Parts: sequence; C-alpha cells; structure tokens
Amino acid sequence: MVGLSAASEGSQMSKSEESSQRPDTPHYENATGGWGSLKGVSRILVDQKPSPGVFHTLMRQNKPGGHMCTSCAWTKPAQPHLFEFCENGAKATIWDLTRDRCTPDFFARHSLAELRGLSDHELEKTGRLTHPMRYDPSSDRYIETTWEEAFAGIGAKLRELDPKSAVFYLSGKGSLETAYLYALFARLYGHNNLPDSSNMCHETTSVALKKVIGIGVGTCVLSDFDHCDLILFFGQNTGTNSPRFLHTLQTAKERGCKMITFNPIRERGLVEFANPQNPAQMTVKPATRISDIYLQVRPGGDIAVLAGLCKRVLELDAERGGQILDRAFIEEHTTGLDELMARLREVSWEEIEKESGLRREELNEVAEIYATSKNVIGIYGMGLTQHVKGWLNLAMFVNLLLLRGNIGRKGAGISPVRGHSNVQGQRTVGVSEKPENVPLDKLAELFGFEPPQEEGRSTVDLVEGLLDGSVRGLISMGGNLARAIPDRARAEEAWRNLDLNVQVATKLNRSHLLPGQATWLLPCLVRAEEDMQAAGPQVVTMEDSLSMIHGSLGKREPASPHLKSEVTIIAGIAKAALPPNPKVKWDEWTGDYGLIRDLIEATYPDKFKNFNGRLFTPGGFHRGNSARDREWKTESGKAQFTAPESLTALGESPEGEEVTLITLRSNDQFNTTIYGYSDRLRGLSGARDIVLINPEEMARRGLSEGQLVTLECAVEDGAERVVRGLRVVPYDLPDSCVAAYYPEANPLIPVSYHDELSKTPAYKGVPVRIHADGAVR
Ligand SMILES: Nc1nc2c(c(=O)[nH]1)N[C@H]1C(S)=C(S)[C@@H](COP(=O)(O)OP(=O)(O)OC[C@H]3O[C@@H](n4cnc5c(=O)[nH]c(N)nc54)[C@H](O)[C@@H]3O)O[C@H]1N2
Ligand SMILES: Nc1nc2c(c(=O)[nH]1)N[C@H]1C(S)=C(S)[C@@H](COP(=O)(O)OP(=O)(O)OC[C@H]3O[C@@H](n4cnc5c(=O)[nH]c(N)nc54)[C@H](O)[C@@H]3O)O[C@H]1N2
Ligand SMILES: [Mo]
Repeated sequence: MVGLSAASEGSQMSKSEESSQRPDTPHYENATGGWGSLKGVSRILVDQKPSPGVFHTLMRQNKPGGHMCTSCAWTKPAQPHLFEFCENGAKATIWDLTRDRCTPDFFARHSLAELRGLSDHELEKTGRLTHPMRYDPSSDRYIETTWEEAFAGIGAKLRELDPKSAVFYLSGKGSLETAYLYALFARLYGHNNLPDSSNMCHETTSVALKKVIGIGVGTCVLSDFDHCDLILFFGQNTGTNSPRFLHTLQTAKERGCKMITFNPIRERGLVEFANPQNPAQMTVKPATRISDIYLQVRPGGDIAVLAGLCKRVLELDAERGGQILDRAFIEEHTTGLDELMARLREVSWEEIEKESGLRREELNEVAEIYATSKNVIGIYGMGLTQHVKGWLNLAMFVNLLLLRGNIGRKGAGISPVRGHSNVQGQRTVGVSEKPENVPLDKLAELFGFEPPQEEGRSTVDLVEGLLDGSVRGLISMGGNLARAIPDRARAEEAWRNLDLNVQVATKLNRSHLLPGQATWLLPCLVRAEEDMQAAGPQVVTMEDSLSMIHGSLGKREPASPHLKSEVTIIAGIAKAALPPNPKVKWDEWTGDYGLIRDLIEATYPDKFKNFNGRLFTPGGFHRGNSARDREWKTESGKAQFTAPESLTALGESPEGEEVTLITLRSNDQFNTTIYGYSDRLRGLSGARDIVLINPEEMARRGLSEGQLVTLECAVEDGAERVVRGLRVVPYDLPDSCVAAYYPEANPLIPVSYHDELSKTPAYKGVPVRIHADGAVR
C-alpha cells in the first residue's frame, strides 16, 4: 500500500520549508541522511544477510588502496571520511555480497517461462550467479556449461555473423581495463557498435558540451566547491543518486555559498541534509538547509528558465553600465553572443513564464543573485539530458555561465553528475560508437590492423536494429537492457530473434530471460572481490564524475570459485572469435592488468601519463580538461554561445487531455536493480506501480486517490504504448505533468523520442494520456 512514510525521528524541518511543501501530499518530514539512512542500510543487511566481514569491506570503500563503490560516479576525496560510503553505496555493496546464490540447481528447477513471472526484485534476490550457463531450448532452461565450451561456442557464432550485425554493449560499471579491451575486441572483430549506458544518460553531455566548449565532460574539480559562492542546480537528485555529494554541498553551504535549485519535484536531499557521521547533527544540531531558493520548473521548461535568466542578466548589464558581463572573457574566448542577444530580445516574458511555469519575479531574483555572484558552478543530471532538446538545455546552461566567464577558472564551471561509477571513463578509453572520438590511427599502429571507420550503433540504434531484425548478435557486458531501453515492451519479442545473445552478469535479471537462438549467461566477479591472475591479485581502475582516475583493489573471496573477471571473459571470447595476431596478447594481458594500463597509456599518452605509477594517488589523478584551461576544441576554436531555436525541451508540448510524463528513480533502486519498495525521501513506500499527479490536476480530471488508471503514450506513430494498473497518488508536482517509476514506465517511451543530437532517450518528457482503467481501446 502506498502511504505517508511513518518516520518517527524528530523532524528538523524549518517553518518556511513546511509552508512551501503542499501539506496534503506525501513527503518526507526529516532531513536527508540522518537516522533514516542508517535504517535503510540496516534493512538491507537483514534482507541480504551478507557474508561476514562486510563492515570491514565497507570501511575500505572509496579510500586509496581500497575498492571503489559500484553505485554512483561521485568523486572520492583525497581525505576520506571515516565512512566514505553512503546509504546507497552500502546497499550496492551489501547487495553484491549477499550469501544467496543462484545456482545450476536453481535453473534446473525453473524454466525461463516460469522465471519471467518474477519481478525485477525477486529475480535479483535469487542471489549471485555462480556458474557459466548455456540456454537449452528443448527444456527452456539454462544448463551448466564450462568456460571452454562457452568461449568456443560464442567464438564460433561470432565467426558466422556479419560483424556489422553484432553489438557489444557495456554497462557503466566495467573498469577502464575491461572497457579498453572490449573496445579493442570490437574493432579487431570489425565494428564500432559500442554503445554503453551513457547512451541512455549523459550522451547529451558528451555531444552538447563538446559542441559548445569542446570537451564532452564537466570542467570542475572538487576544490572548486571550496571557492564557489553560488551553485545552480538543475534536474539532479543528489539525496538518492549521489548522496556523498551532499557532504560537498553541505560544506559549501556552511561556508556561505548559495544554492538555487530547479526541479519539478521538491527532492528532499536538495532541501536539507543531516550528516549521519556528525553526532551533533544526528541529535541536537539543526540539519543544513541545502537550497536557498527552490523552483518547481515544468518538465522541459529549463530552456525557458535559462533564456529568462540570460535575458535578465543582459538587462542588468545594460542598467548597470556594462558592469555585469565579463567582457574581456567574452571578447577573447567566445563567439555567438550577438545572435543570442538578438534572439533573446524577440523572446517575451509571457512565453518564458508559460514554458517554465515560473513567474518573472522569481527568475529576476535568481538573475540578480547570479549577476552578483563571483564564482558560479552549474550542476545538472537527467532532468536536463533526457529530453528531445536536451542538447539545447545544456547549451543554454553554458550560455548563462559564459556571460560572466564562469567556465575555466577556480570556483566556477559546469559539472554534470554522471551515473554509473565508470561510465565516463569507458568513453575516455574507446567505448564509443563514434569513431571520431577514438584515436583509430594509434590503435592501427599498436595492433597492426585497420580499424573500422564507419559510425557504429548507439543504444537507440540497437533497439531499432532489434525491431527491424538488422541486429543479429549481442554481447551485453553487464546491464539490463531489456528493462532499461525505451519501447521495452515492443522490443521484448524481438530479443528472441537474435542469433546470438551473450549476457555477462552478477545477478539474474529480465534480459537473461529472453534468449535468442544461441544464448549464454556468464557470471563475473564484483569489484569488492579479489581478482587473482597469474601475476597475483589485480587492481582495476575507474574515472569519476570529476575526471579523477582511481585504482580499486577487491579483497573479498569471490561468491563462487567458477567466477571470472570481465577482463578474462572478454579475452576468452576474443581469442575464440579472432584469428591470431602477434601484437594482440590476450593471455599476457589477462595475467597482469598493468600491461593493459600500459596499452591505455600508449594510446592516450596525455591523459594517462605514468598510469601504473599513479594508481593509488589520494583523491585520484586528474586526466586533464581543455575547457578548464580555456582551450576550446570546438569548430570555431572558441566557446560557443547558442541562440535558442525553441523555448521548450519537449518534442511535443502536451495538448488538451495530454500531460508530460517524467520517469523517476526511487531511493531503493539502482537503475533496474530494485532493492526494495521504499522511496523514503519522497514519503512513498510499498509500491512501484503508481502514478504521481498533483491534487488540482486530479480534481480537473476527475481522478481520485488510489484509483487505478492506464497511461497511454500520445505520440502517434502507429504503435500502441500503454501501461495499465497504475495507482493514482496525489503528489506535489507542477500542473500538466505526471511522474512514474523507471523501468516500470518504459513501455511508454517511443524509441524514436530522443535528444536530437545525441540520441539520449527522452525519458523525462513524453506526452501521455490518462484513462480510467479499462477505458483505453
Ligand atoms: N541510488 C541510486 N543511485 C544512482 C542511480 C540509481 O538508480 N539509484 N542511477 C545512477 C545513474 S546510471 C544515473 S544516470 C544517475 C541519475 O541521477 P539523476 O541525474 O539524479 O537522475 P534521475 O533520478 O533520473 O532524475 C533527476 C531529477 O530530474 C528531475 N527532473 C525531471 N524532469 C526534469 C526537467 O524537465 N527539468 C528539471 N530541471 N528537472 C527534471 C527529477 O525530478 C529528478 O529529481 O544516478 C546514478 N546513481
Ligand atoms: N524510463 C527511464 N529509463 C531509463 C532511465 C530513466 O531515467 N528513465 N535511465 C537510463 C540510464 S541513466 C541508465 S544508465 C540505464 C541503465 O541501464 P543498465 O546499465 O543497462 O542497467 P542496470 O540496471 O544498471 O544493470 C543491472 C544489472 O547489471 C548486472 N551487473 C551489476 N554489476 C555488474 C558488474 O560488475 N559486472 C557485470 N558484468 N554485470 C553487473 C546485474 O546482473 C544487474 O542485474 O537505464 C536507462 N533507462
Ligand atoms: Mo545512467
């Protein structure tokens, strides 16, 4: 049952916060962090019964010489806290180290048809996968196999396929060593079909920031947060998705830095935070207020917000004798300001108010603060990237920062908060469908072959290829594509037509239950586990959100003696699929990952100088950032202002009966891994098949609390997209929008509905209609 959370710990919410939250809708009364986060961890400990020593393992998490958390990509500080892990990081590690096992015996007892009846939560709760398995169509079961058989079988199938019809997906947890070898394998085999989870996430960042500032990643480092006096925060839910970042925000706030947030939902972590590691804050001291101003922008309304802010900053500059813009910076480093100014003159405040859902006075107040702040950092997440004009959201954000020279100096910059723990790094070392982002000539020289030159498939292209039958083979290194992709219900049948489906995973998920002609399910180590190879225990590396590279050393005994590392699985398949090449030394490389790092250094000498010598640098080592140094690797050689062609990021604004759907993560999930059914920080618990709507919108549509409804996608392209049986929950959201959980709502997202430039699916802005259950078609 969905209900208000019955949290009983003393509420530390200030009066002003109480009055700005709709009192009649579910919400969390306590500060983020605090006792609630400790309870969240205890619950998962009871549920997963991890093997002994888990506390000792957690104490090594995110510390130099320890292992890096597999949850989010937030940076790991040089001086870690005593506990450098958060509620969700602890959940992720405990989930990996469960004592439950999903064994050959389990598979002997259950057909895949039966297993398809289990929920995402139940599937992963069966425990860690223990043996390599092959699908047997005659019994509809996975049966135990050997690694030798699996490698030989997969290699033989790959040799039969046209390389261009195969796709090698990588979910963002794989290490730099895994990513480098995987990308090399793909290119030796003959394609650039290398999507990773970034294609569903921050690909908008990779493309749009590259276009306007010449580099596809953020420009800030951790010390910038010690010098900023304003943080502008768009569409990122820190309390749930990168909780350790709250410590950074708290420190900045306590130093006097201001923070202004734009988000359709009042996310608790962005309202206030009590540090669970601070005994005083856990008992008597008030929680830290995080956002000074919190504006509930309409979904897709950020372009209008940023246009309004830029417009007002330009007006202020005119009113105050040219004192507001950083003219020297603009002159030397940028291009396109005149076009932007001309466009903004045409844009009316009425349009800005309509698209953003915010009042002119509210935006004027923010513009005044921005115009008088010295150093400003811009933060964003999926709320900006997952839209049809996501790229323009980012270009507009950059416009605002460029006006006052807030990129490329201490205490300022643009800082996307990345998702998976190494998703950014995978792109850095060559996992990309875009060959222009990869030094193919270097690869040719190092390994004596001709790398394929044509653009490969993104995740959206993969889904389209599944639907039209042009994708014949898939290797999925981690992840759960069958749930994470748009149009997942339409794609579900298509998985069965694949000639080859190879899934490398730690726990059972839906993607493993949709076998093709030949299907293998291969179990791998997790990061906290020891990876023993010929040269001894191996270190792997990852790059965090702030472009810092860290070594990670697992010490736990593996969940099963039959597990292999991702690196050795890639090498095993590659050896079986490819003709021998004296320059390609799979066995040597897998014996000592230091040799793979030497190859990474040889391929990317500027970013990875002395890679092996810097593995455990406290806080990681920075791989360099041209925009931070005010070197603009754009087409014009300058930072680019962009004149907005549209004031909404939505593909279609909702009309008549339609509303905009945003899809959300709860505090009790990591993407498609559902730990449980509590969304504590939103005051929701017990169910995920819900739809959130504001009380006035409910009244206008004659909907009542608890009523079952069907959502139907309003994009007209001949395909039916519906999700039935969602329970209506009144919630504090702007008008004309609804929210539902990801991945449950993914059948509603058309695969064609993606960011125009980067093809990131528009998971935060799809027009839908609401029908009383049974009323649709
Ligand atoms: N515990 C946990 N941690 C995670 C993950 C997880 O699932 N669970 N996932 C990881 C991954 S892969 C990623 S990419 C990140 C995702 O982390 P985030 O970037 O935080 O992504 P979301 O939670 O999808 O959505 C972020 C926020 O966008 C807001 N929003 C929606 N539409 C709009 C809009 O149009 N404008 C604005 N301004 N805001 C909007 C939503 O209300 C929500 O608060 O987190 C990573 N960390
Ligand atoms: N509607 C909607 N859809 C979305 C989003 C959204 O906001 N809304 N967000 C999108 C985003 S940002 C992302 S990143 C994608 C996520 O998409 P994916 O990265 O494809 O999905 P995950 O849920 O992270 O993958 C979970 C599975 O990974 C496997 N796994 C876990 N750890 C490891 C490991 O170390 N190695 C290997 N080989 N396997 C491992 C486990 O078996 C687990 O079941 O979803 C996207 N889909
Ligand atoms: Mo992501």
